Amino acid sequence: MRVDIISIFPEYFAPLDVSLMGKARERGILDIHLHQLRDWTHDVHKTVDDTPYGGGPGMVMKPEVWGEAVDAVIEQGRACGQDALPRLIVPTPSGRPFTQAVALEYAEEPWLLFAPARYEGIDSRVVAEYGERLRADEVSIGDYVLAGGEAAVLVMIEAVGRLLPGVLGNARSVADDSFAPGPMANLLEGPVYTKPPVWRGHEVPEVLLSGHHGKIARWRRDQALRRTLAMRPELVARLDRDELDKHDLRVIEEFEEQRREGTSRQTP
Ligand code: 6GU
Repeated sequence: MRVDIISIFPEYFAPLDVSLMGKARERGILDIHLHQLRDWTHDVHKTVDDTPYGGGPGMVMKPEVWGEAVDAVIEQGRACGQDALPRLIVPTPSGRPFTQAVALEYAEEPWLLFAPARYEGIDSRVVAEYGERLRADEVSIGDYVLAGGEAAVLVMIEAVGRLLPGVLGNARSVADDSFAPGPMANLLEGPVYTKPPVWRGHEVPEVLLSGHHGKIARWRRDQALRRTLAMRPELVARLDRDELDKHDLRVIEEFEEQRREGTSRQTP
């Protein structure tokens, strides 16, 4: 996969040399190209922003600079043999949520072009313009506001990169992800343990030492359900009722009973 990033802080992406993403790049699975947006300015100050029309606080990134940069990067990619246009991804807190489903979709693309903004964002005509020529997505990584899109790009590249064939040693670990499709879809992963069997008086649950694979799988599913009920009850509400067996329903009922008791104890 080819990935281009245009930013006024290309040095922000140094972490992509490290760990799993670094290995993926060494192996040629991820081909990342960083670009300094200011290289496409024409004034001595290398200006990338201006005051917003209509007034208000902050600055808006100028469309001409982004247009020249995106055009040039697309040209470069095509010269390197890309035969289609990239998927353009513009991180913004006002975008569609970036989810595991979106990560899986991006992992199928041969070419991604990220356009992270600083200040109050990029002049909206840039997404309008490229939206007519290629798939342009405005995406948010969560309901909070970052100082710029760069950290969001790092998050998305790591989520997508680990899904590329050959990046993770153990392909099973992708299938078991909390948000991956399949029998554990929409369930958070339960607790995990390694040696020693007792640490500071805390014991590893006995079932995990039993070697009984059926019981272990059932226990893990129960734990995943309980954890999801506790941390993300809205995910449990979204579970397909037909996918839940009798045992699941019992775990959910038990949990809700315990919570009712807990609540009644707090407010007698
Ligand atoms: Cl993609 N960008 C910024 N600046 N803030 C965010 C975000 C993106 N996603 C959540 N908050």
